[in-house]
Amino acid sequence: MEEQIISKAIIETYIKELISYLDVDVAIVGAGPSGLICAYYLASAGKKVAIFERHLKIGGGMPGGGMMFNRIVVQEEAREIMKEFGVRLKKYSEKLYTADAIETISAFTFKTIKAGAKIFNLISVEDVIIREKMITGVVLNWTAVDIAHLHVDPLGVKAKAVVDATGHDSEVCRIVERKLGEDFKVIGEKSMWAEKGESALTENTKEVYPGLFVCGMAANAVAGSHRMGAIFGGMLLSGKKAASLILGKL
Ligand code: 48F
Repeated sequence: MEEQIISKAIIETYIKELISYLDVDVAIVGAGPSGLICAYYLASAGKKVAIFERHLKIGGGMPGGGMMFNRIVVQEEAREIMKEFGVRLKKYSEKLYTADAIETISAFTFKTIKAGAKIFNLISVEDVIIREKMITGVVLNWTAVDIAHLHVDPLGVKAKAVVDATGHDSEVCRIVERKLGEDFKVIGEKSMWAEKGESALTENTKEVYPGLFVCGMAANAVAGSHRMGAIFGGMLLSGKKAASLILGKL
């Protein structure tokens, strides 16, 4: 076995796949729990979905659980989604369950890929494409370029819908705010209040600008709602709702 054949196999297949994902139905930014769930339901419905994730690891804030205690809490309302992914739950109180954070994110990742979504890790979204007051794609660069502060021009991907699933910083919406000025506003998340944050999340999950949807913590950040810590029911329901809104539009 020759080393250059191994190299060729890696580079050739990766590039081929990247090229085939330069024009997608949905580009999801962020492979945290809400982005993965959104991708799962879209891909299961036959849509071409790419997730672009800045980090090496998949899962955003989920594998770390609460303050590195790698357990998560989910509510009764999200039990069906956990069941669909085959994640084991332990009943903790009347309406709350706990789950192993690693088991949960592994199941989400595996089933989302199996459903047909493609995850590109180590790639950051640094800009969006806007045409005629509509978001029509995302602008990518290697995360390593960003970390090293290198001056390297990015590449663009066309998408019928873009999802900001970047968590607390709502990065895609922040970019849009910078580009559009007065026409688009991100309020920023409020302090921790689990109950209020969770209940606001479903409503905050929506199309915030033509072609741009928000889910997960990004949705609460844009709307100025509370953060909630390591309770994840809202994140899952939010990802599912974003998928159904997009399916209704495409
Ligand atoms: O932060 P994250 O897990 O977002 P989420 O799906 O879930 C939030 C919970 O983890 C937790 C919580 C529970 O109540 O509040 O915090 O809303 O995942 C966001 C992912 O987006 C990636 C980031 O690395 C993380 O994996 N990300 C952020 N900005 C970019 C990005 C970017 N510009 N380009 C690519 N990926």
